[in-house]
Amino acid sequence: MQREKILITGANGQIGKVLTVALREVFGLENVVATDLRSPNISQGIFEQLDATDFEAMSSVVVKHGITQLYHLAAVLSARGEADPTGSWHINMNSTLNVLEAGRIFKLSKVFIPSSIAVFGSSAPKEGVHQCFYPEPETVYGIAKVAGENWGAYYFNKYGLDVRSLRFPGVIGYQSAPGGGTTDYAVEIFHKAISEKSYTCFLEKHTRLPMIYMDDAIRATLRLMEAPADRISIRTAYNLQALSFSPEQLATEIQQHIPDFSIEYKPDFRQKIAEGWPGSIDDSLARHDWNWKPAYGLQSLTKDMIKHLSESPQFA
Ligand code: AKB
Repeated sequence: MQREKILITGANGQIGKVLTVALREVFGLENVVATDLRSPNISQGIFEQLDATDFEAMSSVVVKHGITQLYHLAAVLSARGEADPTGSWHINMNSTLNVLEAGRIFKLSKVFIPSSIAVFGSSAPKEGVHQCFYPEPETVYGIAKVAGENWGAYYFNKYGLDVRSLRFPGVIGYQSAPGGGTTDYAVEIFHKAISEKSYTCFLEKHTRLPMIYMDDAIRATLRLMEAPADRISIRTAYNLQALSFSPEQLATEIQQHIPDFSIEYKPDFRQKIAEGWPGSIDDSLARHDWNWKPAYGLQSLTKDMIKHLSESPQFA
């Protein structure tokens, strides 16, 4: 059996940081190369500084380490992307095409390029959006994700490159900080609840969005990537649903643990982005094809977040 050598882009990011650790547990410390624009403060394993928009640089890291699988986590997210639409298109699209080209040229065995619920816009139903609903995104991030999904399917159909993808909801975890997303409030709220017992939310209280706990997001990624190729019926990106809630529902759940926690709402430009997204999506194909099933709901996620963050030296 071929020994897999993994490369991760965006390894310092919210998901990248946790996925790097998980992949090192699966494949071994010496077989996972973390890359990002800047080196992390602490790195246990192999790290290479890499701008994923630079194809020559990416190729030389792939060749140097004999990479066989690539996980492309580097991206400019929805809210940050709106500040510089053409700049973020350039970063998100060029890096995605570089990953696909590296996959084709260096005959990588598998490539993971995550997508997002941001592929859907206000033309989609508010609840249970079907896998095949025509995506009409309203952010530059969403437009790039739809394009990336289609490029992935193109490389699979034309070149046989094993490209796999998930439409991630907002990801909530204690291990890392999000940056530049519209769903970031759902992580920030925990930090503020513990440090200040109050939070000013940039979304309106009834804005229901799909979310997922980090452990589930990592498990879904590993499970998708481990699945036999003949189980993968979707080569654009699988809808992935775990739980859905509004800021008000999350705040109420936090108050079960921190009774004097208070929240106020000052919606900003991110409210419009959130309003364009569905409250839930239908992931029955992921459940059918590779047995996806989330483990965390609102109560268990809240309990786990508060437990881990309260124990963190940051709040000591
Ligand atoms: C964002 O808010 O932009 C991301 C996403 C849903 O893809 N978390």
